[in-house]
Amino acid sequence: MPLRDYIEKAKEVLDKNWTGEYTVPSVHLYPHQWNWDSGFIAIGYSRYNMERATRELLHLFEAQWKNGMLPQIVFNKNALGRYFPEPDFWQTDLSPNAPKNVLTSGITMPPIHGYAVLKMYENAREKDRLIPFLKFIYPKIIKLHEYLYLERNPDDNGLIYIRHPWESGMDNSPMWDPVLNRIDITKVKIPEFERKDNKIIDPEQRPKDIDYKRYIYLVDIFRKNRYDEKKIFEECPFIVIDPLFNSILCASNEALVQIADIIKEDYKKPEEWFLMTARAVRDNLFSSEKKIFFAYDYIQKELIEVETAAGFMPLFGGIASTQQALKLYEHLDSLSFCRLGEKNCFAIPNYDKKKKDFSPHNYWRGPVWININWMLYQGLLRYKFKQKAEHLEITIMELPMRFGFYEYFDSFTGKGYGTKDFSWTAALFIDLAYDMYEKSEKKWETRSFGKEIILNINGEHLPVEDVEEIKKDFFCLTGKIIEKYTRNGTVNYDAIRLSPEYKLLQNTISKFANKDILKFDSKEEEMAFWINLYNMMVIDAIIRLNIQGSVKEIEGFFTNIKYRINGKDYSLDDIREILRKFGDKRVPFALVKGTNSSPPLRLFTKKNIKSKLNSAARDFIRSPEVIILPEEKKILISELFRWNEHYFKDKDEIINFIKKYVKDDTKREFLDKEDDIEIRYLLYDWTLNG
Ligand code: 2M8
Repeated sequence: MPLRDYIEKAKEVLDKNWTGEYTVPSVHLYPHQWNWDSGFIAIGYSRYNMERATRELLHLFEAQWKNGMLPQIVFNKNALGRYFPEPDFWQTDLSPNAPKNVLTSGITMPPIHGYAVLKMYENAREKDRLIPFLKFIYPKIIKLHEYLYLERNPDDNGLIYIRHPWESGMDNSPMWDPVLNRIDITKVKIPEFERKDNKIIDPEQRPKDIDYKRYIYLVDIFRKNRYDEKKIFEECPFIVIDPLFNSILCASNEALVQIADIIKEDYKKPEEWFLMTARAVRDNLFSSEKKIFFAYDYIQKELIEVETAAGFMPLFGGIASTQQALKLYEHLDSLSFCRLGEKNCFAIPNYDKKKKDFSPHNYWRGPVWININWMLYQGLLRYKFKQKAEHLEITIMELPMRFGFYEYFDSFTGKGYGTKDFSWTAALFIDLAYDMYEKSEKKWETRSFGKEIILNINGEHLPVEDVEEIKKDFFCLTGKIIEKYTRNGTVNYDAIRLSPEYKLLQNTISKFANKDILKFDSKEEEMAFWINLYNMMVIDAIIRLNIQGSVKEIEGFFTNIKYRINGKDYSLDDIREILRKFGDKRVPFALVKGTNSSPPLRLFTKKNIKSKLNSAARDFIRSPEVIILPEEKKILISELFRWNEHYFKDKDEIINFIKKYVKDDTKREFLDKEDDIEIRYLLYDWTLNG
């Protein structure tokens, strides 16, 4: 399995950053434990080392404040002096709520923990063994949320505010500029301080000094007020409702409901919280005109109309209504962020690319971040934008494979920036790579019928008046089924089963059983017919044989299940043979096998066949089934190429074919010029695309 080498590299990053108790984000730049980083890291660990995953979160929650706040940083007493600001600056001992024997900062971060714990449970092989951990951590997460709903919910409507840009996790996001700019650093007193970060990382890639002055000014307000939330609320000039923070909170509330169900706790609280926050975000932060959610400046009482990736996060939180989701999608899939098939664009940059102050390399002001894209990936899957989700999936995997496990990546070239060997990049890579790996390794219990099954012979003796009419019906019904019951590569088999179109299609295909009935008026029509028939036969078989998990459940799915056409019986493999005679390399990418690795269904007609074959091949080449790694001189491709050796006899044929559909300049140049490309095969995911 070619991904294995990269999984090992990612694990090495986490090993290097593991302190024995928790994982630092990176040894040099961030030598302590960070709040939301640990959530993402635990998700990665839960794929292969559950003990570390649980210890990661347990260590973090040991630092929980008495009022429930979970601090942004838990300091390592033995690593002090390398980061700024550290405990001497925060002086959290001024607060009666700070824990006694643990050193922490005095702010919090996006509450990803409920969500992370549920993911851990889902990934656990021995689920029962995780129950004691769930029981232990659940009340602590509830306490954290309680703190947010009690102390940070000024209008009691579920919109939770943050009081420092560091609490958003997107420190120097352009979204915070209008609020921070109101702090006139010439007029306020800012304590003396010395930054450490810009001595380790190129200052061009980090926040500016003026930003830090404002960050520090805010911390000074907190400590002067002894971390008393009410007093801070009165004095702090940065009180902001962040769509990212609130979306993550919703995702965690939703997860807590499920965890409560698993450990038999009452789930009313998280359920109410979820509904309240989701509604408030939906009703107050969305701009229908700008097609994005904005942050809200609580002091000015206005939306902060700055478009960043945070504005798409209600997809992750399950907050967006269907209408809102469609608008978000339009915006996300535009040149402002990253359009499918757009040249040289890597996933979703953190800021609208069209803005004058967009920067492809400065921290949260433009680059691509893996955690943000990972959450967007989950959100797109949730709202069934499968193709776009897959695009993010490849990028999340490809960026570290090509450029290293960096903190963030150039949105145009993919170059890695910030610190290298960054933990959440490695952890979330592991999460996706395992997902791919496990799905393709999955074994299905098989059923065998021991003989051929002919799906359409009940109509063999039906009188057929006008063959042209039946052909027309066939194309028309196929089109309707695709249009109405499939979306973005997923098929709603249950809806098809009950639909009138399916009944009519079965009837129509039955009529083709009659001897010598079908004639084609052109090569195009014949090709289109067989491709559609293949795809409809897969659907028909899945429905009739009541396949739940994968076509692999049926022994001989491709050889023993048949349609009688013109008096002869054809299996799926036989239809592939018929199609071979057309010698068109794009055909394998038009045939859908009812699997997750299959391309989306399309209707082929004699008129559209050329363009549809093209888009089928193009979409496949640009899906996670083909991963091109120029820096590694490697391509990882679907086994589909191997199964179609008659079309792709050697490496050159494969490379020349792929090259036609690649947009990215670097990749095309690599395929063009490099003589020594290594090809490795990705296993096929046979899970049903239902
Ligand atoms: C960055 O933030 C810290 C302050 O929290 C910093 O710049 O020193 C952010 O990217 C944040 O989201 C992240 O959690 C942290 C550690 O990776 O670094």
